[in-house]
Amino acid sequence: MIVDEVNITIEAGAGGNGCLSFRREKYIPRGGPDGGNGGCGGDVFLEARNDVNTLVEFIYRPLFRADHGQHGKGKNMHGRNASEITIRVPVGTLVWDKNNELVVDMADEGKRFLIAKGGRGGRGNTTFATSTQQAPRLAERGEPGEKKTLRLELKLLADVGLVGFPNAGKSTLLARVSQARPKIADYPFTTLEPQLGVVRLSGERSFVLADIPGLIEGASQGKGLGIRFLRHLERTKILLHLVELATVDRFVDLVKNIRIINKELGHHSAKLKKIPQVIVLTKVDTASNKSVKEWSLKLKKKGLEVFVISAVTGQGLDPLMEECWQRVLKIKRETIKSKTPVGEKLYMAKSRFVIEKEGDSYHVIGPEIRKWVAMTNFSSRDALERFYKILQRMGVVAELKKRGIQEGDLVYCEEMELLFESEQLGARK
Ligand SMILES: Nc1nc2c(ncn2[C@@H]2O[C@H](COP(=O)(O)OP(=O)(O)OP(=O)(O)O)[C@@H](O)[C@H]2O)c(=O)[nH]1
Ligand SMILES: [Mg+2]
Repeated sequence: MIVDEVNITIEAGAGGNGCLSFRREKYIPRGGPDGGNGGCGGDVFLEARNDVNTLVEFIYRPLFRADHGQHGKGKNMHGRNASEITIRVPVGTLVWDKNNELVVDMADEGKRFLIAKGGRGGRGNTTFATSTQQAPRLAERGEPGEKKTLRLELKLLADVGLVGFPNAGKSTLLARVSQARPKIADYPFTTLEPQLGVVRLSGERSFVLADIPGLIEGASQGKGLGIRFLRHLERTKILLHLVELATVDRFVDLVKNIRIINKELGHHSAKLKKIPQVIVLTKVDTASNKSVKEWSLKLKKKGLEVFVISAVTGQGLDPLMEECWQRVLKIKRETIKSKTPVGEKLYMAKSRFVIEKEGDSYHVIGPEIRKWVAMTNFSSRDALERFYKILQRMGVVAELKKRGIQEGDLVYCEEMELLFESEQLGARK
């Protein structure tokens, strides 16, 4: 069962306490303060992942706690920083705080967001020593980590949604045009939860299609499976509204059926009602009635876009999928243009790096990469090895390989020019 709403609690780690201590050794009178600082508490990150499909695991594990930083010790020993933890959520998860305000929209694969910051370590008494206060009996305690109670809501991210009565042929269409294998049967309510499939067209063009359980009149009052799955269509760019030809004898019934579904969509939200629709008349292979053409013309005259298909023989599927692609592309371009920078800033999350390809060379950029480049001495072999391991841990190497990097290709990490060799990096001679 898909779980699309959960509450969770997140606690970042507290910083370790600073230490209050004095050097005490034989023959060294008044050794002075030597209390080290506490380590930082662990941060908590959210990460959007395509390989996580539901929020079900949070029902069993609603609390996430990062470790505290270690306390500082005498002899100027600093406490260790606690490691961060990462909570993986499905792509399309909206995060709400307890005031019901949107904190972040985890809408892109790989997006990382610092949801709770760990506390800073307290300073030990060594740092408080001054010329006038040479023996400070003062040390800070660690800063508490952030604590948050959040509501996670999953709204699947599909480009195109399928709606219609049960048995209209929604799942059959999804199965025919994508690799998804939803359950198909000739009884109503075969589909019990939303299913996604990727439709691939020629030339690496693709979009995501979502199939949800069928709707019936009164679904908004809870009839059938209700309308709770409609939230997963809220972010689609277009809806394919499927109507089975065999179930209607007269044109007025066809129009009535379309109206019933639209009414239920409207009950769910005005937003859903506004999503552009394409009417798809299905199962034309079994439709005995000869008025299909006439009906489509009549619907078109009403200003509706109409396609006639058979998911069994494949009739009409190619033009329909092309139409979907064209419309999705157009709407995506428009939304990119109209995005306000303010919203962007609000939802801005840490993405750890960006890779750009230029000819045969690759450019890896991002603040984290910049930091590691600055902290690495590239003339030392050991340091180069460590740098490569860091890139591996961050997922840079895997991503480079996915992009098709070959031995001997150049990799620019920010400004640093390196050679990609088998499982290592080499300085360029
Ligand atoms: N002949 C013919 N049968 C079809 C076609 N499309 C679907 N069917 C049949 O119609 C029945 C219902 O199809 P489904 O795809 O399960 O319908 P659905 O809309 O997903 O139904 P729910 O999941 O219950 O909402 C199945 O028996 C399919 O084999 C078609 O184009 N031609
Ligand atoms: Mg179905």
